[in-house]
Amino acid sequence: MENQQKRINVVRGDITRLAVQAIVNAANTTLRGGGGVDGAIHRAAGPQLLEACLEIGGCPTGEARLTRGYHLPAEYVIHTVGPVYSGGRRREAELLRSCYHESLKLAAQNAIASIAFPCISTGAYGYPKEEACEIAISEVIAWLTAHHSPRTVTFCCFAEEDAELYRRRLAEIA
Ligand code: AR6
Repeated sequence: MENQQKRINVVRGDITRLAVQAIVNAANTTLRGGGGVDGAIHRAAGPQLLEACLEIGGCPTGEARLTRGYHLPAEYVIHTVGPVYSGGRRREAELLRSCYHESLKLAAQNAIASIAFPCISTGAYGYPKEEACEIAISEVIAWLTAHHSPRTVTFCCFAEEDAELYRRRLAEIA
């Protein structure tokens, strides 16, 4: 466990500024862009990102798709679609876990060394932040325990409050 924690970073900030090899986008099933982190990523990457997404055609909830990063510092964007939270009885936890798992799998398949995640589903999609954080961290640690790639994972939190939640949770399980 301790070894895997060395491969995890928590930062507060704008994911579009991170110079990691891949950033993850909290997209919607159309992959046509939107608000929140999705809007920020499309603005920073430029219009070629939307063209690439339209070519892919969409992505089901809990799955992930890869594009290039175009004008972003990141080489790749992994688009994943989190669940809309509606009380917890619609497989939301399983689907959110799957977002992290499928994104990490796609990263490993493409030999991506470093990846950064936003707090998927916790904005417009309303997933409770603490539960989402617990799922994100446990899935990432499970993946890192079993795989060498990606080498490092960054949790990029837009709010300081979210970054503290992640730091606290990681300290608890260290
Ligand atoms: N960098 C890092 N995190 C960010 C940034 C940023 N630039 N901007 C916002 N966040 P949300 P969702 C955080 O709503 O809940 C879109 O319209 C934000 O503070 O972006 O998965 C899509 O098209 C929050 O913690 O994504 C979908 O329709 C987290 O990113 C829908 O919203 C996720 O908030 C997806 O909703």
